[in-house]
Amino acid sequence: MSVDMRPLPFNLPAVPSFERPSASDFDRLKQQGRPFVMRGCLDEWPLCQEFSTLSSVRDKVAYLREHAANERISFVVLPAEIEGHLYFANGLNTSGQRLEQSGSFAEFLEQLTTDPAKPAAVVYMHSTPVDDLPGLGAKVKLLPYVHRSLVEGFNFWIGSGGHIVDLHYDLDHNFICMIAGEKRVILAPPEVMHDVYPRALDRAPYGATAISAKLLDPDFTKFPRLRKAAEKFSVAVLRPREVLYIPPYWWHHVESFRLNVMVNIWQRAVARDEFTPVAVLRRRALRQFAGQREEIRAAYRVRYAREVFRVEGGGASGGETSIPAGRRGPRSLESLFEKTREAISAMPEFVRSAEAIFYDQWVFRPLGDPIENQPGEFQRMIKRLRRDHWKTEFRRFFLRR
Ligand SMILES: O=C(O)CCC(=O)C(=O)O
Repeated sequence: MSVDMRPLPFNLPAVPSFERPSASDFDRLKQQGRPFVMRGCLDEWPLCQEFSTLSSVRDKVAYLREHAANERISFVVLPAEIEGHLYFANGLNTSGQRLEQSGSFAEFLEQLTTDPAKPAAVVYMHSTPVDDLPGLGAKVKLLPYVHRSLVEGFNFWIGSGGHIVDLHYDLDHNFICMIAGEKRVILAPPEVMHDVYPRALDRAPYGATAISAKLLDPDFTKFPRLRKAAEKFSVAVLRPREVLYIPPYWWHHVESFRLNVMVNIWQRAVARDEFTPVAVLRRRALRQFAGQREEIRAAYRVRYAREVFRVEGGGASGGETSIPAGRRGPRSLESLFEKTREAISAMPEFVRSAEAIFYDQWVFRPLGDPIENQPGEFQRMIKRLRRDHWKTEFRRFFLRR
């Protein structure tokens, strides 16, 4: 049965798809650093085989109930006014309402069962570890492309359909494995950052960097550069037994249709202990550069582009620096520069280039206010980040004593 998907406001090319690539084919495809769909690689998953024999929602829900019931999980119930968008940070929606509930898996399934007498609720159990639902978890496997020691998350995502996860990116390799229902995923490369109008970094769902524009119904007056960004978008429509591979730092916007059962695997792109200094220094750069004059930021941007990120063209034009040779700049910025150079030098090329994009948007800001559609929000975000930093330092100091 085909599903009605509303037409997209952009004309987008489809991401390429491949039939059951071998592990070495997968590694070769992955090297290209672009998303792609794989078919046929879930055929041996018992969950896919058993689900494919069930045609009605009722049978599928009954199957889920047979394999899990009393396990405690959390899930979201989306009120009609947010139109399916999981628009929330830390479990709250934009008006501060708490959307996460906890309950048994059977209670969650109650909400999925269609009752013709009442409109179906939009509910979503998102990113629940496979091990938390062992009866169902026993019916899925890691893909042969995944290195077990690097698995960061192996999760079930089960919902009514009708939910939308807004454009955001993660730092891991991601494998979206469809079991039931459909998803339409809009994908964009890391370099669209400035043109997709990111939200404050601490106001994004679950720590992912996300945007405030609605991609399916874009307000081009408020967000005119979305048209430019869309020139780089592509789309994947996923059906049961298909897997979408999303590279780290790639933006994705995910719509789900009909009773949706998906398993995702996040595989670390970089060992955590190597990446932690990059994340810590990036937060420090945000705090320290926020109060610096534009010329200082511009001068450091040139040096970071050449010596830290080693990006082609050196980021800023020219390359002149207003920091006199010999005395390079404020000592705290110099020490940050040296530490960042060391931490980034250990990173693969895709991390260096994506971090260069991040620093341009948030640290050096050559294109202006990073959250231009919410005047004053960038400075408020910096204040929140500073406050959180000092809280953490304070706690660390007292716990150590
Ligand atoms: O499938 C979904 O609803 C969202 C998945 C997602 O955003 C992710 O895996 O990062």
